[in-house]
Amino acid sequence: MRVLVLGGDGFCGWPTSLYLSDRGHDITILDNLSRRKIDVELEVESLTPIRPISERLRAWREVSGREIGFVNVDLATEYDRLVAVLKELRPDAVVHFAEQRAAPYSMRNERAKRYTVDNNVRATHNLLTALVSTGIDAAVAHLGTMGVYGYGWSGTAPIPEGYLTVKVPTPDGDLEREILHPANPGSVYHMTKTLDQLMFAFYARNDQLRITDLHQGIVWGTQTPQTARDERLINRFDYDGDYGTVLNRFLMQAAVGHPLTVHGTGGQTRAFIHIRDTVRCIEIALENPPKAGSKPLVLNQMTETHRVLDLAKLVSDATGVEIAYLPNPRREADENDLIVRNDRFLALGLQPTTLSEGLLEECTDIAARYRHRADPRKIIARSVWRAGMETADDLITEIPPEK
Ligand code: NAD
Ligand code: USQ
Repeated sequence: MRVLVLGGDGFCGWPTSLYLSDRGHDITILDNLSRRKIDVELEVESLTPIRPISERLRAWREVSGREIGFVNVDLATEYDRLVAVLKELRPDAVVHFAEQRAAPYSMRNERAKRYTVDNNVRATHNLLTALVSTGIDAAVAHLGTMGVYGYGWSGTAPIPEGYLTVKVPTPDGDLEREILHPANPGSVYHMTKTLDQLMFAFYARNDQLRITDLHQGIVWGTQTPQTARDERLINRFDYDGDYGTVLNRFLMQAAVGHPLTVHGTGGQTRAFIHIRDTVRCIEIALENPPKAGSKPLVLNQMTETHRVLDLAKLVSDATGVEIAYLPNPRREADENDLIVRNDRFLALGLQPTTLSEGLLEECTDIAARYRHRADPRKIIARSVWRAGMETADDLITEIPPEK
C-alpha cells in the first residue's frame, strides 16, 4: 500500500511509519515539525535524544534498506501544497496524526487555545476537502481519543465503539435510533477531536469518504522493535507538565528520584495502550476500512484501564519513590468508573500488550539512561484549566546524583 502519514515525525507517527515501512508498505511522511518547535517554545526537550528528521530517515535507509519519503507541509495552512502532494502520491491510505495533542498545552493561555482549534480543525478539514477535490479514494485512519466520550457520563455502563443506540419516545411507541455517542470533552484539545467527529460524519455521508476514527487511550512506552534498531531511530519521550502523559511521567520521575505527581486523589480512571499496540492497530485499521457510503467506523483503540493512583502505587512499590498528592490543575472528576468496549480490535486479531514488569522496566531503563537530559523544573504541570487554580511548587529542582 502507498501510505501518507500525516504527523509522521511525532511520538505515535514515527514508530507507525517505521512499522508500516518494515511491513513492506511505501511510506511518505508529511509533517511541519511544529511539535519540535513547541519544545523550543516550552524550553524543554524529549528525554530521549531524538534526531533531526533527515537523520532519522537516513538511519532507517541504512538499517532497513527502505526509503521513507518526507514533505514539510503545514496541513492546516498550506492547502495547495497538500493537494499537490496528494495528486503526486495518489495514496491508497492516509493516517492522520497531525494535530496539537496535549490537553494541558491547549489550556495554557488564549494563544494556545486558539492555536489548538485553528490547527486541528483546519488540518482535518483540509485533508477531507482535498481528498474530495482530487477524487482520491484513500482509506483515512484518524487518531481520535477516548476523551471524546468524557469520564463518568455513563457510570458503570460500558462505553460503546462510537455509537449509542437510544430510544426516542413517539406517540406510536419508542423508536430505536443509533446516534454518535454524546461528546463530553474535558479540554480544548479534546473538544477539537469531537469537532473532527462531526466533519467525518458529514464527509462520509456526503462524499462517501472511507473513514476510520480510532478513539485511542493514553499511549505509554517508548520503543518498538523498529525504533530500537539504532539509537538514531529512537522515539520521543515527553516528560514535561504539558506533553508528558501520566504513566510515562511516573516512570521517568521514578528514574530521576522525583516524587510521583498524582493530581488530586488519583481516583481518575483512564484507558491505556502500549505504543507497540498503537502501531499494530493502525495496520489492522488500514487493512479493514469501511465501505464507501458507510458512516465512519469508530474503533476504541485501548487495551486496559487503570486508576492513576494504582499506577503511582505500582511504580512506587517497584522503585521506592514516594507519591506526592498535588492540587489538580485540571477541572475533572476526582473519581470515575471506566469500562470500555474494544471488541472490534480483538476480533480483528489484536493481541493486547498489557502492563507488565518487563515493559515498565524497559521504559524505566530508557528514562534512567537519559536522566541527565531531564530538567526537573519542567516536571510539575503548570497549565491550569481556569485562572486562579492552584499548582504545586517545584518538588525538587535538582536531580539527585545516581546511586
Ligand atoms: P505528537 O505531537 O508527538 O505528533 C504529532 C505530529 O503532528 C508532530 O510531529 C507535529 O509536528 C505534527 N503536526 C501537528 N500539526 C501539524 C500540521 N498542521 N501540519 C503538519 N504536521 C503537523 O503527538 P502524538 O502523541 O504522536 O499523537 C498523534 C495523534 O494521536 C494526535 O492526533 C493525538 O491526538 C492522538 N493521540 C495521542 C495519544 C497519546 O497518548 N500520545 C493518545 C490518544 C490519541
Ligand atoms: N495526571 C496525574 N499526574 C500527572 C499527569 C497526569 O495525575 O503527572 C492525571 C491527569 O490529571 C488525568 C490523567 O492523569 O486525570 C491523564 O492525564 P494524561 O496527561 O496522561 O492524559 P490526557 O491529558 O488525557 O491526554 C493524553 C494525550 C492525548 C490523548 C489522551 C487519551 O496527551 O493526546 O488524546 O491521552 S485519553 O485520555 O484516553 O483521552
